[in-house]
Amino acid sequence: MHKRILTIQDISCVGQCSLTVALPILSAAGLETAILPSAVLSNHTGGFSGWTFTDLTDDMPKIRERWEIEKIDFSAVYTGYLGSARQIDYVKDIVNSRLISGGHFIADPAMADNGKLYAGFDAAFVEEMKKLCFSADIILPNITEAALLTDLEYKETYDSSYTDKLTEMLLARGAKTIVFTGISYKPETTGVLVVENGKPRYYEHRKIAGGCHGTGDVYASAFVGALENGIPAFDAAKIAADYTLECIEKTQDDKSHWYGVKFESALPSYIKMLGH
Ligand code: PXL
Repeated sequence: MHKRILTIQDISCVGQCSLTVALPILSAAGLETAILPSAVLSNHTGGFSGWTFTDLTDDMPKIRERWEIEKIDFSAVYTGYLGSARQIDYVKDIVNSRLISGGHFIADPAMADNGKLYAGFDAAFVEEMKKLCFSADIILPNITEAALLTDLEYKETYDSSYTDKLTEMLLARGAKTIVFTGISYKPETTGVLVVENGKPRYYEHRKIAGGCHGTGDVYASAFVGALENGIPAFDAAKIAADYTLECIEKTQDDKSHWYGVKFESALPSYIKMLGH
């Protein structure tokens, strides 16, 4: 079946994150991909000395109205970095109006990492993001985002009792399927924890020291691409992890490439993992 996906996130003109990775990865997965930019930035906010920021919030309801008139709908909606707290109600309207019945709404909270909110976000944004995430079919939080969504304390080191507590609270607040990213119980490994129908399954893999910018967006895009190819959530989460790891490996020796990962050169193996 031909699928048309909508992804809503920012255009960071330079920096290999958000739409500049989601669009090529979803296209490589064989999916028609429509975009709704939440904002336009000269570059992302993680490590550069500054950036321009053009908020596109006011375009959103106008674009939705056009799509309603044209009867354009989507097999799945995948949201990432959003431009304002006010935007979140507009995004919910788009999901309610344009997502086909039975289609997936996948939300990546994309607002924090390493215990800190990204520049420009505040507690009011977190409150709105809770509403979006708890209305989604699938969410992809990292530990920091899960802590913010549950109002639990952020922990840098933890064991499974902490991820059990995060899971319990996310489910109690309305989360359905949860794909926790960057879950590391031991210094030398990390992995993804997928909670489906209330049951956790963990995929553990090697950890590459240092961490790279933009890997959350690469991961979420690769996950959505696999899922919308009909691959079950846990297997899609594994494929996305293996692909992201390969992207990091292809980048780690190039210190001048600190702002993102060289995801392009690993696309052929991603396509193979999808069985294409
Ligand atoms: O990768 C997440 C992301 C997306 N978009 C912008 C960002 C970041 C993380 O810093 O700054 C603009």
